[in-house]
Amino acid sequence: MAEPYYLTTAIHYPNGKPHIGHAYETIAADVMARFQRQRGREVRFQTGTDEHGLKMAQKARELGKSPRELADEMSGYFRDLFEVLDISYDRFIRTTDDDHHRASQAIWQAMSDKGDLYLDRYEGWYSVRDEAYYDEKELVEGQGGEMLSPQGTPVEWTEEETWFFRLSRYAEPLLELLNTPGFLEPTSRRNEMIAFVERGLQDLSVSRTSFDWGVQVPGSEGHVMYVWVDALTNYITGLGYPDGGELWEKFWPADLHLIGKDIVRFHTIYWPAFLMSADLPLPKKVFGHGFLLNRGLKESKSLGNVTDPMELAEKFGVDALRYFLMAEVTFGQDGSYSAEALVNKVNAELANSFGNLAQRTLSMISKNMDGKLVPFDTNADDRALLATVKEASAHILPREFEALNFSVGIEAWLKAVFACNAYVDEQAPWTLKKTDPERMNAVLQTLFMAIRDLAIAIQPVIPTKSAAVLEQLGVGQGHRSYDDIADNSWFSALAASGHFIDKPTPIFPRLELPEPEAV
Ligand code: ME8
Repeated sequence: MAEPYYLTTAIHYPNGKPHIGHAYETIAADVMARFQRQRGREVRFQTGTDEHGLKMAQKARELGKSPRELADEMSGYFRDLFEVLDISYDRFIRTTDDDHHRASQAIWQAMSDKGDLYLDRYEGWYSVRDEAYYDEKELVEGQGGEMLSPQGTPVEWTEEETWFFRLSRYAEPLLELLNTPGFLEPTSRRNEMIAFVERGLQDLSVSRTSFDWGVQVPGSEGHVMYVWVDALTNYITGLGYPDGGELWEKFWPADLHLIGKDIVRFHTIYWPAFLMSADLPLPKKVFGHGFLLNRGLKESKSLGNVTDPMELAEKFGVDALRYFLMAEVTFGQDGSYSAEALVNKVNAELANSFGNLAQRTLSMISKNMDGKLVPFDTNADDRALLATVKEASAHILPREFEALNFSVGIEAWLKAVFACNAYVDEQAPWTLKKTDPERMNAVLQTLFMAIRDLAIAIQPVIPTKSAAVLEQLGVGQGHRSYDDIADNSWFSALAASGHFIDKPTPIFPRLELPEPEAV
């Protein structure tokens, strides 16, 4: 039986169109989902949109729409983007879905039955942009002397009757959880969370009465849930909570919540506390990735540097975008991007290195061997190259991807590609054609084997392009696992079957640098 693996992204606020950060997080999750499937695990992958709360209500009012209209429209853009980006999710959840309201009310009821909810009056600071309450001690002063949240967003003074959750009860088990190896990664984010708990946890206001765009609090007229209570619950709604059933039994607790660094507090303090209160098992891992910066700057409408990920994908190709984002940035840290950096990296690593390797090898097999594979003997050079390729493809890359070190895994893969290109140059099969055709066969077919391994290994990152390479090799696009890379028996069977290779067409075109923008 395949081991189950459940992973989720954050659910995105559809108060505007998706930006590059949304694309980045969802691509990373998709790479992980495809990677785990390729490892043979039964994967469930959930993403979606977070549609309640004051931010959505205010934005809708500003645009003269109802929150529901705004959510419907913008949520559609997220779905369209994820289709273009080849995101292989199993469920796209919307928090306005009926089953989600039911799940949120059920977890609320469970927390209430536990005695963890009480009515009181909230007086304090709230940031609509972050949908977060802040303690006065956490606030920082802006340039004009105004109060800002630690994220630099405006805060407003709020006073209303609300339900409170007894978060203060959970300090000890939370500290234990935060200290559990592997629960919160990268570990650099852990100290901040531990310090937050150690400063003393305040009970958390978990309902709102000043507006009504949210999930109704059961049995409490006029109260809607604080948006994060229902947002976090999405992770269990999608598995059939509270009814249970096959998905629930198989996939909860989640193996991975993949989120950005700005919302680690919600996922490693509030969410586990809600789950503890409701007597539900806790997620196994939360990973807080870094932020993507546009040439080192945060994107904002006022700076006029907002990138539309859909445009990037259309202009440069989906797999080029996926490859760039995963290879360029050390996952967990902030990273910078620009169209030039994308074009340079993709041209150097995919077009000139991997693409060129496949193109010239297959052209030579087609031309010099009439496109036919034949049985051959390897020498020490061939075996050394295949060992290098296998080490990178079947061991290093999977080990690093498992640990979410995507760029490190890709770097090992790329080094193996470089080793193949160096081997072509050293062996010079074009001169062997006249001097030693048998040796030429061995060299070209060693490369054939290497390219297959490399294409299989990199599939989670560039699924369409890898499939095209495997198609050209004629080895099919069926399920290929990392164990499959380790085994070479396929080649003799293929050669014995009179396998034929057509003249290849280039799969990785060189990208053009964008025109410099008019100033
Ligand atoms: O926070 N680079 O939604 P969101 C990388 N609805 N990642 C970024 C980013 C950037 N520049 N900007 C944002 C929310 N993100 C909540 C989540 S989950 C129960 C509720 C990441 O649309 C951000 O860190 O503001 C988050 O993980 C995701 O995009 C959605 O952000």
